[in-house]
Amino acid sequence: MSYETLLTETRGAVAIVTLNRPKALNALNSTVMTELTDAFAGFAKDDAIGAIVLTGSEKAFAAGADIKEMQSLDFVDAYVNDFISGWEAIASTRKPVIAAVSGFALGGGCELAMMCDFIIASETAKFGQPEITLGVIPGMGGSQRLTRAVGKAKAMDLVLTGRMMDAAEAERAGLVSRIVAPERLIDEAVEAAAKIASFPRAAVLMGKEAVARSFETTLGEGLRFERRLFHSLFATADQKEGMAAFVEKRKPSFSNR
Ligand code: CO8
Repeated sequence: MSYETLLTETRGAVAIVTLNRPKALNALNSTVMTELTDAFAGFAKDDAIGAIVLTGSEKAFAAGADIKEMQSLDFVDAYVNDFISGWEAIASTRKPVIAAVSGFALGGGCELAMMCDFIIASETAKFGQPEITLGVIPGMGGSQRLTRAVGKAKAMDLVLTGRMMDAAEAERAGLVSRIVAPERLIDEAVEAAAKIASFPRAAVLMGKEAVARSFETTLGEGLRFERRLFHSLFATADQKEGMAAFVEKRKPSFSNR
């Protein structure tokens, strides 16, 4: 599939989706949203794909929503057309998605990275929610997902001052799972995605669903949800195979059944 604002490729069971609007530092416009949604839907349907890596360029993962596209909207345009809602399709992708972030991840760019399941950052990554400097606030989940990731103090600091944090600060704060040298970024993310894709698909999807549920519910409900999923995995052939392989001291051969 060829797109105007994206590059896509597959490496084994991993799909790599690269934001590709270099002249605008990968600013997120409506074409990016439509194309990204389409690419993700295609990979979601493709049984050969077990995980997705979403990345940008060395200079920018994405420098935010496209300010030039937004600047002339009035309240009624923004509210009635709700130009942001389409992005939720990325957050609701069932297969694991890793954000591989180099350079700027600002505004909608930071929010897009946070819609992914975890973020691997290059040493050059810079995260921020600078919307306040434009007279608005985060609109694609930043005030909620950033706060859950880094806590109130840092989220308030970033949202209200508009300052950026570097990769080291983002890792300390819990926004980023790993930091790697810029030249290792894609390989590190693809290796992590390939490892995920090598595990039984049902267990992977349930693991993602269970962790994601912790953001939506109480501890008691979350624990019950986890327990039901855990129990249900004993109905799979891959649970039998995984545990038999451990006991027999051999590598498992999973069938995704
Ligand atoms: N939108 C549109 N164009 C952009 C954006 C953007 N967010 N960011 C950069 N560009 C463009 C610049 O206009 C410039 O284009 P041109 O060459 O035609 O003038 C080109 O990219 C290169 O940018 P700079 O020359 O500014 O590059 P620098 O290296 O000097 O600076 C920065 C890099 C610091 C990243 C700077 O470009 C910047 O501050 N960008 C804006 C960051 C920002 O404010 N982001 C938040 C946007 S608002 C938002 O994301 C709201 C999200 C909620 C709604 C989501 C719906 C999709």
